[in-house]
Amino acid sequence: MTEENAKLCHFVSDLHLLASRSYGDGLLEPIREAAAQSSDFVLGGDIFDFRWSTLGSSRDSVDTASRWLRSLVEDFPGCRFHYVLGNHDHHSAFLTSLDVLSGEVPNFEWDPMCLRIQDTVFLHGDVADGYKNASRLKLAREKHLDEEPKHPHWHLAYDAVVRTGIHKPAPRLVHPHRRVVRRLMTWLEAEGYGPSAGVRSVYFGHTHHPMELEYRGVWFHNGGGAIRGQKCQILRVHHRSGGS
Ligand SMILES: [Mn+2]
Repeated sequence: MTEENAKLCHFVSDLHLLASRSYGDGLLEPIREAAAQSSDFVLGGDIFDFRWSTLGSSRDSVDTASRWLRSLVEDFPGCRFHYVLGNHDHHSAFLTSLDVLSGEVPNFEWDPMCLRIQDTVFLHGDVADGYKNASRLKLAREKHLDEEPKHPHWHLAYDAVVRTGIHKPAPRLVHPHRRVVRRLMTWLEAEGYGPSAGVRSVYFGHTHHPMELEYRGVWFHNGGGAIRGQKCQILRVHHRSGGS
């Protein structure tokens, strides 16, 4: 790793691994290539999808997810991995396994809500669904804490929708960029991560809609999601006030 590479930071979210409609596995190689060059890698939530897992039980799903994560993190000890949870990977057994991993592996840490590195904040983005602060979001997520994956016939129904493509316009209709960014800003300010606290960039996911937009002096970045028919990018993180 060169001096310059040592400063690189990457972000990816919404791989939705374990869900039948995900192509997130195909991004593992590019993720590994980026991690090999980075000092920090942020996994921004919904990396695994326990609600739509095809493995049948949440226990098998969490075991598989934990093994995937551990092998990635252990293969790149020179890169610090930060896991920020999303709405589809906020499962009680997974929270326990994240605690175990962070206790055993020095280059791994996690947070249920968000993370700040220099002038940059990372969060999943489900706050844009209208939760004004962290405690309301926590309540909403806790409804699904111990949920088992959806029954297979729901998967078939969902896959049929994905095949027809009629799901595609939905993210844009549900999440017009400006409104998303305004809602994220409300939440960030309520939690002490606004521009007055020196935050200049925000990386988030959840909407599955790649975008880059400036709002009140803060740059918002979204890399999309790895669901068939949608785009997913690994983003190189730019800290705006100095650094890389
Ligand atoms: Mn999400």
